[in-house]
Amino acid sequence: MNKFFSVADVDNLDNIVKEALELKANPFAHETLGKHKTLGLVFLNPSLRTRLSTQKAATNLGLSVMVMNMDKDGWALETRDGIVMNGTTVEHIREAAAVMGEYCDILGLRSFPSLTDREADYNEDLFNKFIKYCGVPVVSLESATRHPLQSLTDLITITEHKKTTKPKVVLAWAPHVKALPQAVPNSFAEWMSQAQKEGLIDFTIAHPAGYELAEEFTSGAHITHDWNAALTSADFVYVKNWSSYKEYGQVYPVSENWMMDNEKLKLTNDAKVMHCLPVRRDLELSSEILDGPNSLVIKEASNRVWAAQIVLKRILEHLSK
Ligand code: SN0
Repeated sequence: MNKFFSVADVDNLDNIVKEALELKANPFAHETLGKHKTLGLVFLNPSLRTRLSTQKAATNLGLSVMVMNMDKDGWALETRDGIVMNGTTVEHIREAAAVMGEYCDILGLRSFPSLTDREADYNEDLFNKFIKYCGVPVVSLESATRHPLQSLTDLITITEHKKTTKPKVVLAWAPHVKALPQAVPNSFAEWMSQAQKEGLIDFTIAHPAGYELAEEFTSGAHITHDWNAALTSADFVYVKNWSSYKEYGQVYPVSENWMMDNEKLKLTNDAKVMHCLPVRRDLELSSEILDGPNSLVIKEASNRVWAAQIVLKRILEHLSK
């Protein structure tokens, strides 16, 4: 593996999940693989789980880690070409990425979408420039359109907790007060559609009208506006808010209350409830569920380490070829 950006960077989902679970059983089996190599984690937006789990995974592999909070500690970054930098931006991504590439063998990058310019966001303009100018393998720590370390984690977690060979997995839209990216649901849909193709799960997406995701991520998924029908006999419910793709970045009023709670849980096959976190309690998901026996959110967050570790391991193996 020479980069990790989407499900297309993984050839077989079943294999990568199995190998991640082997690392979970034996975290220090490859503790010298990353010796004398450096991972740089570059954040243009906040992070808790991604930062800590990736750092921990890297340490388990013997890597040195440097963290750069560009949004708080870096120079204001210019990403446009052909402009005179006489405004507020101080350093161009051409130099910033190239310099970080000199210090690091692998770089991770987090950059959220603007939610105003759909074309730039969905072309992954910023991410692609970073890849081009840094010159080393790049791991997505969530880009404008995807969050692949989260989706790999989610597949690992579903595999560990499934009670049937082909569980019903439902991605369920939830309310929020802010306009959030489509990256997590896009990525979850992309990975689960592929898992469905490989015969591992049965995948449904439920959202109110107006919240359709971009079709490139949802091919093969059952898509419905009927929340109750989607929840019926579900084994896993993945709760997540996102803003509109069609009316880009907009938040429509929704009359029905789409917050997942114990009443809704009764429709399911005693479903396990997942969320990538951070979660707004009693807005997206009820406290009852979060504090109850059906919640997987902490176990899911814990598995972020093994997703990051298998990805870093594969990239290190590529580098040492
Ligand atoms: C991000 C998102 O993409 O939805 C990160 C998830 C890993 N979430 C938020 O920005 C939540 C912000 C909030 O105010 O609740």
